[in-house]
Amino acid sequence: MSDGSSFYITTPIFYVNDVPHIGHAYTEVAADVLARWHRQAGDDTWFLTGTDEHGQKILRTATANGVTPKQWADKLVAEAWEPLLATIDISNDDFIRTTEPRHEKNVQLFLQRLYDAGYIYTGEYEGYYCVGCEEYKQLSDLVDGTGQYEGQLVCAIHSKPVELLKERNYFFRMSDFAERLLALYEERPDFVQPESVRNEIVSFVRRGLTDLSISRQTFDWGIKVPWDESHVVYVWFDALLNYATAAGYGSDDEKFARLWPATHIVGKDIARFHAVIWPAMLLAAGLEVPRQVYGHGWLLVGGEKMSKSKLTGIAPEQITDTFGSDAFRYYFLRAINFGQDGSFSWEDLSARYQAELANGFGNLASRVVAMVTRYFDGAVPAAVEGAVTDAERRIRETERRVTAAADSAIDRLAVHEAIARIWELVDELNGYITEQEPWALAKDPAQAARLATVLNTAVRGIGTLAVLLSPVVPEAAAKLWTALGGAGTVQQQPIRSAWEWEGGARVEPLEALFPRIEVEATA
Ligand code: ME8
Repeated sequence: MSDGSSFYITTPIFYVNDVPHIGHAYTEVAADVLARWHRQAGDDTWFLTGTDEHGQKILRTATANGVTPKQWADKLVAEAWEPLLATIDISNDDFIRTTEPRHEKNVQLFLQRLYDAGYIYTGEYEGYYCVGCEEYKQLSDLVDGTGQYEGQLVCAIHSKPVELLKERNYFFRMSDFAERLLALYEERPDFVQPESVRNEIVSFVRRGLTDLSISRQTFDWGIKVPWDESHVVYVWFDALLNYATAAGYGSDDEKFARLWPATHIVGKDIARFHAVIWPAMLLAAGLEVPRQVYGHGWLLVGGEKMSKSKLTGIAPEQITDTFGSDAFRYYFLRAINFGQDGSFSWEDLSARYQAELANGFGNLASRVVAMVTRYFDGAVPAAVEGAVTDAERRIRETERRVTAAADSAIDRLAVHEAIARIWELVDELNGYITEQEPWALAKDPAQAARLATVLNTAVRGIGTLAVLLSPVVPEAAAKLWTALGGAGTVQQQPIRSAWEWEGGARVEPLEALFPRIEVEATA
């Protein structure tokens, strides 16, 4: 997946029943960092996100608000979901809405192909349906309700009662694919990640697969089944296909061939849809299964998954208004091991902002630029041969090492690890400046060669950091790059050889990258 080959990455398409919270933003920033990294590495990168607009959940919300589901979706997309992308600086290449003709038409095409190939039949189903999940649940997925739902069975994710439905629908012969899926998980151990999610998926499929009800007759907010317009397509079957329809399935074969297959970043709540149903659908259609499905952990509040339905959602702007988008992106990807659950706290956010971004990275950059300005009138000094010591050689070695280590972590989708590796250079450069004391060297004319060498090393070091951190903190990296007099934009700098940057001619004044924030005791 490196060296100019294609890297197609997706987020889930989010339900427009409500506005985004920081859980949705978390998935977006994780996928965005991966996309930006690959783009900067020169890979043919395509990053897709979008919205999931059909189904009962949206229909009910719209009806409760006295508008049509399309009106509701249009409003939420324009007022909440598209603005989210600007709020957290997302670099998506495309945004798909499932109500667009390019999607609807090709969902029908896909379904018709499965029908013609004999994978669809008519059947009857009775089961417990969770509208929050838009999914039939097994009894093992349900728990006893508490509070107002005492005595009822509720969905373990939404804590709301399920509905007993009995329907005559079209079914997809998903059970035919159990063996092939198990072989896939076996042959490609990294197909589903992380390990904990993989294990859960494997044991789920080992218990055997049932066929999947893929149409609904009791409401009409959905894509019509092409051979029987009294049915609409089941919302998940419709939604999963966004990854293919947006990539040109049915409309642009060349684009589809170039991009497919994709890496899907999703929350672990919907890993089963992506790692079981979706590859089964693709196998039935004779298409390649995804490159990878990564089910990341949950942001927790009070030990439970943060969610709007439980009124625990925090709006991303609550954080970015105070700390900025870079800090949002950095915090969630650094503080939480990607793949594990994590709790958000204002205290932790502000402590990391101050210690790591403001003092660790921001201050390092400001001091180096200020010293070049003061001691060399802004002209970046060259290192002087003969004045280079082991300390400089160690910094060069660290630059080289962390560049390679971060790239390898990104390849494994270990975003937190990539940032931690890059931070080793932040820490080492800070230690280097403390030890070398350029302010002391500046006082002694006999140390001119050492001063030039130390500041040259420091400039190259923070330039390397700007290039490596650009996918994570794009605004700060761009400001720093400009101040360092780097050529072009920081995003154009080849990330896999970040350490090779040799410094520009002059530095320009640099405003504080992460200004001091007086935080009130929020929430
Ligand atoms: O499931 N922590 O949409 P959705 C971390 N439309 N991530 C969270 C989170 C939390 N507390 N809460 C939500 C759907 N997410 C379907 C997807 S894809 C073909 C269709 C993130 O709006 C996480 O990525 O309920 C999760 O999988 C997704 O939002 C669910 O978004």
